[in-house]
Amino acid sequence: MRDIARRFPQNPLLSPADLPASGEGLHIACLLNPGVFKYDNKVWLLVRVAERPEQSEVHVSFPILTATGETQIMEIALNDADLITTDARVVRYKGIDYLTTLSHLRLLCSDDGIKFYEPEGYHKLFGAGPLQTFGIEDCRVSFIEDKYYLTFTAVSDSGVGVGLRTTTDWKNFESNGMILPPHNKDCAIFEEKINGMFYALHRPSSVDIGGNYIWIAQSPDAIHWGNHKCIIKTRSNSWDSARVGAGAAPIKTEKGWLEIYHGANLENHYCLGAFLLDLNEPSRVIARTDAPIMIPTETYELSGFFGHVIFTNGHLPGDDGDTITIYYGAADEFVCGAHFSIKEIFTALGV
Ligand code: MAN
Repeated sequence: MRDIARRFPQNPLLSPADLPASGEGLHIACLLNPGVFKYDNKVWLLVRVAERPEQSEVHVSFPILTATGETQIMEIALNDADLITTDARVVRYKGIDYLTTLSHLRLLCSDDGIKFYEPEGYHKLFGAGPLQTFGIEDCRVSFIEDKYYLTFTAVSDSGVGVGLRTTTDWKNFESNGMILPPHNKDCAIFEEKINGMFYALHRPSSVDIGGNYIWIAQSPDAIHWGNHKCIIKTRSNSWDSARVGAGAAPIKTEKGWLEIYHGANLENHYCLGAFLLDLNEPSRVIARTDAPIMIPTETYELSGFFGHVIFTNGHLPGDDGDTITIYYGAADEFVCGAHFSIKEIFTALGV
């Protein structure tokens, strides 16, 4: 196992205390999993902000949105026999699963890619409508032909699916509803059409036969997706034995589309790996790393809201043709940065 990431010495770049909560009575529990893009000569993060009320010793409480957009606080006594709270991320109550936090997306920008601030005049992006009442999460931002495509996890009591919004100026957004229904997440649209079609990686989950695998699909308009193919599966007795999911949009290289993905084992330890797809026929996998290329090792990756997690859904390819800067969520609580060398990833891929 070789961790080939060069972490920023300034990590963590952002912690929950760095931003104000979105409303009274709420506090930020986690800042994580930013989508990343360049706009107006700056580096931008579309960060996931996960909030809940301050927790008391006798209740668990968490916000949900109503279908018309008001925030409602659910409060359940910790000694209620119908309550199960074994996972920091999920509450099970009377047989129904809720999230312990409600996530929205917030824009931050930076001149140097290290110090980020909330710019004035930009709105927060909240869940809207009946399919986003438990929030919106983990947004991938793809820039295709002058438009930004935002693919994010949309959560509600109906399930976890992929929502799409588009924008050209980050002030006005068009909502395209749910493009991939439950259970699906980790959707990243390629930043270039291939043979005239949009392509996307996505991660449906099959509860019976099948598993948590990475799929590829194509679309004429980025809204209607078809020709789905399963391309990357979990591997038993491996670091990615329980689930795999795409990171941000694949990076075009001379050897193929390079994708950095996350994999988790049965203990919910999340590492990063990489795979390479054919440039013309992207459903063809050319290579995949055996070992992870980044493993939770730093304190801010090992302990936090949900420890042993490195999760990325945003990166910037450098101008030198070799460096990739990833931004990632550490321990589901902090935003961090790291560099990779494409050449070193190729070596790990054996190409
Ligand atoms: C999992 C985790 C959480 C996330 C939910 C819903 O439990 O990835 O972080 O909030 O799924 O997407």
